[in-house]
Amino acid sequence: MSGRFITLEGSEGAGKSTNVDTVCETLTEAGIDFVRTREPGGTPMAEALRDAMLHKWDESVDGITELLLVFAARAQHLSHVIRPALAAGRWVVCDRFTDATFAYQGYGRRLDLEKLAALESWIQGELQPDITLYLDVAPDVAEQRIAAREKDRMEVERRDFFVRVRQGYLDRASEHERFEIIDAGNPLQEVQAEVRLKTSEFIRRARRG
Ligand code: Z5A
Repeated sequence: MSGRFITLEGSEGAGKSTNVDTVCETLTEAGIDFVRTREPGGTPMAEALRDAMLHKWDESVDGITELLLVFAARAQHLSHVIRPALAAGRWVVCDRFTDATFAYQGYGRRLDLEKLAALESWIQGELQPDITLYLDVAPDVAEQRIAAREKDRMEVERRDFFVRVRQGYLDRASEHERFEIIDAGNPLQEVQAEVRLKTSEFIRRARRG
């Protein structure tokens, strides 16, 4: 069986970290060899670019700077981690990928979607995730969940920013069949059961070829 590329997406507070664990447990139980990684990040240099992107600078950060930092990190991540793993037949579980760029920089920052699409095809070529689990949650629910934690530069954005981000994800989901939308407003155990189910179904399909 060849490698498969699984991504998880969702706004902050949707429970991504928790549910990436669930995907990885399901793969381990199925005896699948995988690499767990994240974006922005996944290599030492890409993690440094992540730090630069999320840092609260004393100057404002231009949306284009943010966009190019994300794609610079992605180029490094693709060439050092994602492509080699897939080429070796390993599965890749990635916490966020380019759908996040469309949602946050495209819809959130209102950058030109055609320019994003051009960068996507330049940096990734034909490569797309095989399945994307999108954890959908209303911004007010998400806000309550992360109220207690220290916030990075993105997390301090206003509610209307996150309303646009959510719309960005929903529009991407309607355009790409690989998306599975999971209602992450439900209690955690229910969300995890759904994530487990979707992952198991995907493994079965992959095994059938
Ligand atoms: N970003 C970007 O702008 N452009 C890009 O191209 C990419 C990324 C790739 C960092 O991402 C930032 O980068 C992110 C988008 C931007 N910024 N923002 N804002 P990240 O993925 O590393 O950061 P994050 O969104 O903060 O991720 P996270 O911490 O993994 O997500 P989370 O959804 O908040 O996960 P959690 O820690 O599992 O859950 C949060 C809390 O809610 C926790 O206490 C859980 O126990 C609780 N929880 C989770 N699920 C439930 C349910 N169902 N019920 C009740 N409570 C729950």
